[in-house]
Amino acid sequence: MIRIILTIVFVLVSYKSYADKNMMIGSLGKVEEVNRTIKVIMYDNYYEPNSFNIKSGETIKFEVVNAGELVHEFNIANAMMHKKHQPEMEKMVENEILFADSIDKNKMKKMAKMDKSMGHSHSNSVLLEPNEKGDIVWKFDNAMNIEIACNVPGHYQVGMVAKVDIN
Ligand SMILES: [Cu+2]
Repeated sequence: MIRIILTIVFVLVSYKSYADKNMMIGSLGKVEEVNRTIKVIMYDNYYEPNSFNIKSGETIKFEVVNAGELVHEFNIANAMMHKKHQPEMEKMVENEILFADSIDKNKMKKMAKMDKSMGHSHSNSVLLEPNEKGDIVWKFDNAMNIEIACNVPGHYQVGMVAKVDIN
């Protein structure tokens, strides 16, 4: 039984890294390789700055602060991935993990044991309550068509999307 579970876990983990590679969004960066730090402030419902110029291969540390009154996400991905992630966020709302202005982190941990997507643990994203801070170190290698966006229900739709130019 344990062997089967380990195999499933292994398949899921390798599938995830495989998927990331093919998504061409770059990869988790190393702190010691950071080329630049960019401070980002999240408001209701937009980012400051709302566009980024990044050199291909650059490792960026994003220091993200939520200065809004709502929960916001800073998620480095592409349009297709955001679209796939949005139902997961809706499910977090339905399960009363995600509220407009707070996150029930205890419930999030509990539910993540049954459904991993409810844990919102993605290396390419931070989900922050008002006044919270979070960092992401991201290496923009092999990255194209990147959008930084917030997938809290309704926010992407009202334009909480930042442009990323990579050259
Ligand atoms: Cu948002």
